Amino acid sequence: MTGKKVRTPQERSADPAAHLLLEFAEAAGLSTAFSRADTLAPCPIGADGLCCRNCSMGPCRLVKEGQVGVCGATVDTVVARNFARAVAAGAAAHSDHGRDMAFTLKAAATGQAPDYKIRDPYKLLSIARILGVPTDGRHIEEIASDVADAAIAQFGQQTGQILYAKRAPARRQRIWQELGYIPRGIDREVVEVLHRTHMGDDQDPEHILDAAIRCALADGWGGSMLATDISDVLFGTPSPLVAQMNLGVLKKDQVNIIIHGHEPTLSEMILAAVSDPGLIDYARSKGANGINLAGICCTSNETLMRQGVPSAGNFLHQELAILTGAVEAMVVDVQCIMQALVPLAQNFHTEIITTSKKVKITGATHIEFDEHHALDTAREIVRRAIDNFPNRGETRIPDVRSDVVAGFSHEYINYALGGVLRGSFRPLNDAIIAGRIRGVVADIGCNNPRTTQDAIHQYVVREFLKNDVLVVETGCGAIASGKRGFMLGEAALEVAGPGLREVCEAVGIPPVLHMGSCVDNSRILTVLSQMVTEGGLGEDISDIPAVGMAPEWMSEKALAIATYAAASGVYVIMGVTSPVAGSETVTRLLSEGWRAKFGGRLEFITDPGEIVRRALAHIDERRAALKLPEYDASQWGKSGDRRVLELLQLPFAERQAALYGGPVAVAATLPM
Ligand code: SF4
Ligand code: MSK
Repeated sequence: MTGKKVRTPQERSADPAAHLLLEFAEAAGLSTAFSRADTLAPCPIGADGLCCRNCSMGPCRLVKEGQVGVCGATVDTVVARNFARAVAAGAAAHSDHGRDMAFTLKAAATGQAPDYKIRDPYKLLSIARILGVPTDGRHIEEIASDVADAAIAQFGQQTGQILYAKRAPARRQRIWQELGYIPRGIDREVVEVLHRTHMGDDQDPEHILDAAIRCALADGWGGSMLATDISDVLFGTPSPLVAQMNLGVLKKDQVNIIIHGHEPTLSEMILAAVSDPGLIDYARSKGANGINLAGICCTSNETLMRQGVPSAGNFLHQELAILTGAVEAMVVDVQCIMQALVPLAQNFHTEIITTSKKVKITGATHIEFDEHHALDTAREIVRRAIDNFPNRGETRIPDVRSDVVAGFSHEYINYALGGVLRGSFRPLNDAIIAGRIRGVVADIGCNNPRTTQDAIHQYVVREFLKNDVLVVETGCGAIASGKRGFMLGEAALEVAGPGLREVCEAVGIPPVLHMGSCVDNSRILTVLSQMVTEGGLGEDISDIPAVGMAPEWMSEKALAIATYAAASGVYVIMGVTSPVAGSETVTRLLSEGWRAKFGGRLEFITDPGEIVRRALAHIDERRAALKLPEYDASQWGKSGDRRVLELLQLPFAERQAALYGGPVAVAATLPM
């Protein structure tokens, strides 16, 4: 995309709900991220990681062969430094979210935040064990208080290793230990990356990337994992539920409130407030038929997978929601909130409400959220939205929505596969070992307006399903699949290959599992670790026939996730653009260099077909290394619901022949 061509709505998004609103925006002369991406060409020097602005002798834009910065910094150093800084920023964002969750747990445990409760005491006990908090004979609040303290301490730990690192398979821990990559406290690792990449510090690209790896691991196995665990303790560990996705979840006759951002602390309280009969009556008094809550981005994933709150869409739907004219308030906290929301909302009646101590947006209403009186703040916000309902003008809500089954925590997957008494990953491992499931792909990450919204997510997911690859998803990628109908059992019948379909039918799961928000990629690390522990798929995460990808990524958090996944042994592919394209050395270090060290690697591939080819090749290569049977789809599909339906269509004699190889004396097992 050069920035010259103005794309049609169909070129901008694969989502029919988006087309309607993009046409409206064009006609009304309103800009969106899609139109701005068309008119604002990306800086090719910055895009390739070749612009250094780490001191005022620059900025230095290194565009010629062999060129160095004023200080002498080479292309390789500058590209590695830029990459490392992005990883540190992404890790900081995730982990600061995790820290806030720990403080909320502390406040809840000590009676300072009476609106929060310990919803999953079993999960609390399991975390307590990992963090070394005694549990015997103690009240749950005492344990929660100590768990919160231990979690908070993880951020500032100066030496040693973060405690959650021991959740990785033993072989993986040894690799990190031997190479010196086990992270210390999360804050320390972030600070060290910023220090090392300051002007005149670390200049060896591999050494700079080493710091980025430790920082990312502190996020994945530290800050993010703590965020996930504590959210489960406070708001419940997800299990599958049916919900809906896309802008069609907005209601023409109700007060619509959108929650957008990442942290579940406020959104869970707003959910409680919208169920308050007094506020529902108040909404009626203003002419509305009720109050409708919907999510955007990862706040949406958090509340969708726990409470079934409908999702209005992913990252690129945030402006589109406002364009419907039907949103009374968009309540935001942290991360992925476009500054363009406020000027866009000024064309409608929508009020943008910022709530985080850390995020103010000029022109937005700021109602600072304080967990000590959380429900009161949530009620105030809901009341404002109701008061805004009479100001609503013309609306245009696309009649587009999909059912989804969401909520696959690793605990639930364990239970679904093994039952209450024998919860285990054995059936999943066995299905991979047999070849019914060829491998596993984690499709995660953002939307990016420089490519067609959702198109690459949906393309790669469809290809993997066809090839009997089980797909797990988080973040905006999960919403892209949900909107497309891939998170339903029907997708197994209609799209999945024969082996995957049989497994989905036997276990009762869709072929694409929604595992949560961006911090919940830690759940995927846990699943991979449990698969190793279960046995039969090698001794390390790098042995498993699995691939991770973020084909429409845009955020620095995605780079942090990619880095910790690669350093945990996963082959990671990112699409759209490469932030290290300017340096062959750094590109090679992330790929071959990391493969030699960790077994995992990070590659940037823009062609969706090539993403699928390389992922399948990696899965097959891992299968071969484990001496598993070669993937052969023709072996499968002779059982399951669809096979039964096919057989029912056959004349009786043919059905008998298909089932038993000819006429049999016993009564037919299928109706005549
Ligand atoms: Fe230029 Fe070096 Fe300063 Fe970067 S650190 S802006 S390369 S002088
Ligand atoms: S919200 S980081 S656009 S996944 Fe987590 Fe979506 Fe990417 Fe933000």
